[in-house]
Amino acid sequence: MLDLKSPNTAASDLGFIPRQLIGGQLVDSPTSFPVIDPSTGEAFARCPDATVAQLEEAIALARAAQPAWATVPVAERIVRVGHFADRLVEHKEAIARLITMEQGKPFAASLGEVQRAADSMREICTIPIDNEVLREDERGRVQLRYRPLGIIAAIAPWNVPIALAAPKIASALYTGNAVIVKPSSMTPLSTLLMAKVTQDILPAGIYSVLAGGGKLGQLMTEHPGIDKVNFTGSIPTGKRVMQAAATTMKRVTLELGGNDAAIILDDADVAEIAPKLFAAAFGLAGQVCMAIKRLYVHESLYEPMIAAMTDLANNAHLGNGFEEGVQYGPVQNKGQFDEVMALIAETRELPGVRITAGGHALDRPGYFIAPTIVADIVEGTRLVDDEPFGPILPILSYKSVDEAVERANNSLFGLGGSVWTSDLNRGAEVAARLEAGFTWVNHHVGTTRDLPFGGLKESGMGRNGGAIGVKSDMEAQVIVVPQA
Ligand code: TXE
Repeated sequence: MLDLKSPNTAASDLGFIPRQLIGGQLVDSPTSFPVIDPSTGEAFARCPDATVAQLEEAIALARAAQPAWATVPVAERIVRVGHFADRLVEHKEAIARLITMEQGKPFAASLGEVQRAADSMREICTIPIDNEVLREDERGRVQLRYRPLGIIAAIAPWNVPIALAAPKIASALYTGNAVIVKPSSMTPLSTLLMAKVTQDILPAGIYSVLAGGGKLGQLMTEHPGIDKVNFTGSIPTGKRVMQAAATTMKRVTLELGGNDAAIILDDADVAEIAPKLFAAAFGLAGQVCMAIKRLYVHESLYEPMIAAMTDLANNAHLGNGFEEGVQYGPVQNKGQFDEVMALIAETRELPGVRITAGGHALDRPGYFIAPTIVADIVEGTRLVDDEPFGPILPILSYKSVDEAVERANNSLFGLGGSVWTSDLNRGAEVAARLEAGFTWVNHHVGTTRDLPFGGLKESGMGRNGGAIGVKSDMEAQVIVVPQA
């Protein structure tokens, strides 16, 4: 177990000095910024801050190397992506330790994240990207060819740093592109360790990793040398990315926030589903784009559901991610902590609203907030209409399925959604009516990357994974050849 009190534990324990990966070389930057452990609120390491010159260098090297990479047979590219995934698994523990230290999630969840990242890379490579024959008749032969875009910027957020970066990397590489990865400045170290342990797998320049803040991300989205931005993060930043990308007509894939509704039909078994709903709402302290953020419960099950969720919240085990038996960690950063605490204070003032569990920070260092259950709240409040991105869940009552669907869909968000029932056919029918990019019956949160994931409305644009996602890293070209 790591000594979390020792400064620079990560560096000394792992023999790891965080560095940028540019052109196959690990390099330092002239300045650095602190990385905070959210379970203490203290800085535990420093991270190099990539310069504009380093970004220029990474782009120039990527441009020089990418044409040759595009001619490497797909089978060979799959082997390289597979090696990358193997290295993640080989170094799973070390990467997971850093995830827990900088992100705060329980160590078991961090191990799961690295494994998921590796699996997702292999899943991406199962998607067919062969050229297609669109027509072959007396007029001639028409072929649809998929060609790489060139250089893809993969910009990741702080909630799931490795498992959100890895499929973007795999998709770019598999399709013959070069990729430049930028982790969030809140959680850069695990990504830089990933860069270190995968440094030698690809031709120099094809894969670079640059740590830095929003300014670096902005430069990437504006740079004419980058052909696409594959971004996961907040809606406001996603809009800025799209705006900046327009100046050079860059392609964008935007995986943004969600305000997912789960609808509990009147035939559901509360005792059976409550633990699953709780985990899907409070896992990772509610900081998951596709977490359950609004729970619509049929009026006949409303009070039993509130009682079950309140009980689960009161018994949740929060703590430092390295502690034995910890289920939930802190909120990742001070800004997010302050926002969620302000939302709780505002919600408490609403007339008629019941806070049945939580509603306070834990009396300990770090950014811990007790899982908070809010009942008797309605739409038109910030908690219900916006994405809280923290451990707080509103539970709403409804009378008819039509009403529940309408209320769930009356949102600017459209990422995920779920329906819970003992009748799977009925569940599938209701799920199909949800305005969301990804829906489940009797489940919520989690996907594999052979399936396309992304949102409707302001929850994003395009998909990651699946044929839709992988082919969005390519350009379609039609070749018409007349009959001889
Ligand atoms: O996101 P940002 P943050 C949501 C959640 C949370 C909010 C803030 O609602 O409260 O986002 O999180 C880089 N051009 N989600 O601050 O700012 C930035 O450095 C290009 C939902 O992390 O969007 C980071 O690498 N890039 C989300 C990445 O963009 C820019 C998960 C995301 O940062 C940039 C996390 C710019 N102008 C938070 N400015 C989900 N859907 O899972 C910043 N960046």
